[in-house]
Amino acid sequence: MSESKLNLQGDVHRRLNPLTGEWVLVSPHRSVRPWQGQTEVSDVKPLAYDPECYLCPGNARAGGLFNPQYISTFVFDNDFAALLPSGPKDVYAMGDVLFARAESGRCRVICYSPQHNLTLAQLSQAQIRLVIDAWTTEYIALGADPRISAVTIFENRGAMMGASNPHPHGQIWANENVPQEQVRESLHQANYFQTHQACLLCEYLAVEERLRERIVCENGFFIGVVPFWATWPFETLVLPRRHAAALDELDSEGRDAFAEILKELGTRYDRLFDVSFPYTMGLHQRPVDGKAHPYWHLHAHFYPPLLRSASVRKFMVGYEMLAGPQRDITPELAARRLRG
Ligand code: H2U
Ligand code: ZN
Repeated sequence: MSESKLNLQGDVHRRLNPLTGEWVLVSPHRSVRPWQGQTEVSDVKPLAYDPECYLCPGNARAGGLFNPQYISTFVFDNDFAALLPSGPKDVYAMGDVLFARAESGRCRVICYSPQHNLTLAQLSQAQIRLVIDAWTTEYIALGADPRISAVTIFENRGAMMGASNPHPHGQIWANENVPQEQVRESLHQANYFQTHQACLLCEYLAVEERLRERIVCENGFFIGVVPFWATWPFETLVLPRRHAAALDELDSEGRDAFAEILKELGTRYDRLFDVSFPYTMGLHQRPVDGKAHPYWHLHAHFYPPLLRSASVRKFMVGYEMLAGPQRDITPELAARRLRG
């Protein structure tokens, strides 16, 4: 490590995200500023079964189909899919300024549990393991389709994040073309691999394990860390300690450990402000375009919007939309709060 006069807990500075090449502005002195803006109301407690819910077992969905009486996980084609399996294969161009191209794919919805009033973190470790198994099955099956290049598994949790329903569920979008966020991460991991003959996230992991300033929780196979370059106040990154590019490279023990860390991290989030913590979370894994991608390191991003309480969220607006992301509370302080 270089000798540095920069005080990361006091001086205004910028941090580099090596996965995306983006910079985040950190202003630690500003975390005490007063707040008189919008506060959000938290969720009302739902029941174990909701006859109106389109995801509960046996119920009718908005598209008219009925859900089976499922007892663990249940995956189906999204009735309002943003990507469709077929369509015209063409481009549209107007000079060198207007450009568009056709895109195809599939969208799936995954119910984590038949029970309407639970969250991922409230499921038992064994139940979360079943969710991970279903994610893996979907990743492999969708990836085997030669028309699919990338599989994005994610969850919008909580009304604040735009989730349409409190029933524990997530989504899976499979694209013909690798989406831009994954293209960026792919490029940066590939460049690092070429320059260093080593995996970027394996090296990052080793640094975090040595410094132990930003680790929130860990087990034998995984760590959960507030990344050095986090932009959301309590953003975290979950990484397998042994290199794996995708879910299909985890053995049974590894999947159990993944379930354990997802439960622990989710429980810590829920305890932080004593509220069922809203977030967008998702998995980034090796594209399924038939290429090897040895530099890809499987990880999960958690992007929670909350800033200082159950009711005060961070908005990515103003400078963030016009210049770049900015944060006040440092990642090290956020990690300490999540550990506490
Ligand atoms: P979100 O809560 O993250 O929006 O996910 C719910 C998804 O479920 C959403 O994409 C789909 C919506 O299109 N859905 C169905 O496929 N069938 C339904 O009956 C309602 C919702
Ligand atoms: Zn339900």
